Amino acid sequence: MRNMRIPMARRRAMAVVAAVLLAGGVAACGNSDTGGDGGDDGKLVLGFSQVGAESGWRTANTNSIKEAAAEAGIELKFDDAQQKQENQIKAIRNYIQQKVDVIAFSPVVESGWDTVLKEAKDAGIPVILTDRAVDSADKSLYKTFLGSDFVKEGRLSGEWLVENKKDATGDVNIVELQGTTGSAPANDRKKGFAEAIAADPKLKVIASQSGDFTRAGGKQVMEQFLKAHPKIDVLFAHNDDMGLGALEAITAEGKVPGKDITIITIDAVKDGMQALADGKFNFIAECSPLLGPQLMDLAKKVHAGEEVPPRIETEETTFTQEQAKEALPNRKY
Ligand code: GZL
Repeated sequence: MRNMRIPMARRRAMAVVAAVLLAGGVAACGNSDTGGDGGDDGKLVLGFSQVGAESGWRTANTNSIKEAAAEAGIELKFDDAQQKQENQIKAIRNYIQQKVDVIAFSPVVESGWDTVLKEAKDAGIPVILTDRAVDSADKSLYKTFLGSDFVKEGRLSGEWLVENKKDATGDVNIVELQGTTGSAPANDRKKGFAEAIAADPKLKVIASQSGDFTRAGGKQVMEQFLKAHPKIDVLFAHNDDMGLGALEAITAEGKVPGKDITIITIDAVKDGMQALADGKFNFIAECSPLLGPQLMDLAKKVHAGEEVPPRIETEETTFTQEQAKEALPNRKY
């Protein structure tokens, strides 16, 4: 092959082009197996799939997440799944395609997540569970769980009832409004409550059905309970919103909530606390929706490759009618 001399200027230009191509290639390669490469402005990009907008708790949780992301300088991609698992799976796949840095979500139900979580893992994108848990056996599919101990919330509710009805004569008939079928809070609250009331054989759950965590669902199912059961002494609702819906059904039957029917709920959102302070509810076990700041802190840590605890539980309490009157003025949600 003829020995071709390449002019010096041309060799310099070719060297510059080669260097640029090599650098670009490394950058692209460097990110191909580590998930996202941050937003255009270098911000951490967090993809969040929310359950829906089914209750006051959910609204407060969404507000906490959006406000905390803005405060933390994190670019939040937010999707409302309208309580459908297929929408959450679609949103998570979109976030993987968009190469976000971190994915977080509150799984509407416990099962059916392994495939999509494996896709996120294979894409090198860390996942954080918030609020609700999944039943995956493979704990490597997510970095941590941030949320409440739902079994404890159910247990505290049952323990209060055992104490409150210890002097009752005859059977105490309980109806239960369960949360969304298959969801961790519904499964665990039911479990904790049942374990606690087993202490007193007088306490009997005579009906238990899902109201899907909504006011409309609580009202509709309570109407059915009232038609089917002439003697109802207690309502245990897995969240305030179903309890508030049930109030309408109870008063429509000419019964006095909080007196004819003892009402126990979980969450302690403002409307629930108002009903408790007004004597319509009798006891609430708190479930804090204010997970935003902790979630943003965790997102930064997992993105930086820092170790985080596998489970982080939120601080919560319980309220009686008197305690609700005192606490209401300072409630944040
Ligand atoms: C509990 C949360 C539940 C609330 C409901 O952490 O998942 O979902 O108790 C909400 O109010 O709808």
